[in-house]
Amino acid sequence: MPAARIRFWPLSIALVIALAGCSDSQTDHGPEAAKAPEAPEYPVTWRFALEEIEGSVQHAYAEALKERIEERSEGKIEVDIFPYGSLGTSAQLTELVKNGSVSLAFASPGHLANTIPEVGLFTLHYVLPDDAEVTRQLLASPELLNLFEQPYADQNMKLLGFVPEGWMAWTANKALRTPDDFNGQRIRTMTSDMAEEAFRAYGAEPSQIPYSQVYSNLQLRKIDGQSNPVFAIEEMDFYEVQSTMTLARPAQFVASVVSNLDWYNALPENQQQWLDNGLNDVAQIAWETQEELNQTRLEKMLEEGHLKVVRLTDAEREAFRQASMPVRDLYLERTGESGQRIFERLQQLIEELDANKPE
Ligand code: 6CS
Repeated sequence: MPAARIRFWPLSIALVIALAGCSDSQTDHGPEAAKAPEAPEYPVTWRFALEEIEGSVQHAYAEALKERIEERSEGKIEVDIFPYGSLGTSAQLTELVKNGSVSLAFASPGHLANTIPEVGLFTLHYVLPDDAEVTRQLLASPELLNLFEQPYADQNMKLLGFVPEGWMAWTANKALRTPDDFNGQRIRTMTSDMAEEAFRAYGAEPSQIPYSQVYSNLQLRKIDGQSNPVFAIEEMDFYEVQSTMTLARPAQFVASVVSNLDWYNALPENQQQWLDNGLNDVAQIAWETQEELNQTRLEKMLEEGHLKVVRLTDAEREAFRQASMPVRDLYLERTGESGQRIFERLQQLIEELDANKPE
């Protein structure tokens, strides 16, 4: 059982209180910090909060970013990484970044979509392309980032990047080959209404549960199944308490990296450069990192032999694609003009990238 599930809450509460009271000159991110003109006293510490435990895709990303920023700043910036289990749930991490208690955080759209409805786009099924190279380029595209910049800014967050974490896989105690197989299945989703809708469309009974509680809910049979990338199913031990993993490639797990908007805007020019350049460097390796982790963890689970793995055919996937269509309408209803503009541009971007992809 991963350590995160054992020591989550007591430590979390203590740290949240401690961080909320912190105010060293460069890590005080409230509106006042935006006005502070003094020269920084180095080293400056940036806190980076993760939604995943050590060894995860987010952890590998954070370690790579830390290394680049500390190197580029010649040690003037120190990045402290807080893996999942040390601060709080995804929703709480978003609050910590919004109130300036941490400088950087991961915020997954599946947890963020009640706060920023537009990001519910990433919870929709069969919208992102099948082609790996097109997806890689799409998620690294500055234009995609620009489309979401304002919705994040409206919540006092600076969107710094999208991080691909691999195809979502479904686990349950049976194979999920058709939408009918979901009928009555109690499926855990991330904590937003849009995340639930994707599974309600298949006839499931979805429920929103924080990441740290998924294992125990599966173990106690309070839920029947869940959805996550392969690496996460291995590292959170979900495969120990589920019989079957269905690979239907419905959606990529896409996380966003954010900072407090006032904090980012108040960064001295050199610090903003170190951050932006570090993010650029890491964006280049993010795709390979998730590919490798998802592959090795799949092999590990297969070797252990606990889990049956079912790969859907194109025809089986098509039935799910058809069943998922009404959820797109719900997304458009809930996001209005802003969501429509993003959705349409996303589809154009996919077409353009697909047309230009190398043979
Ligand atoms: O399912 C979740 O809640 C989580 N899954 C992953 C792979 N990362 C973070 C997120 O909170």
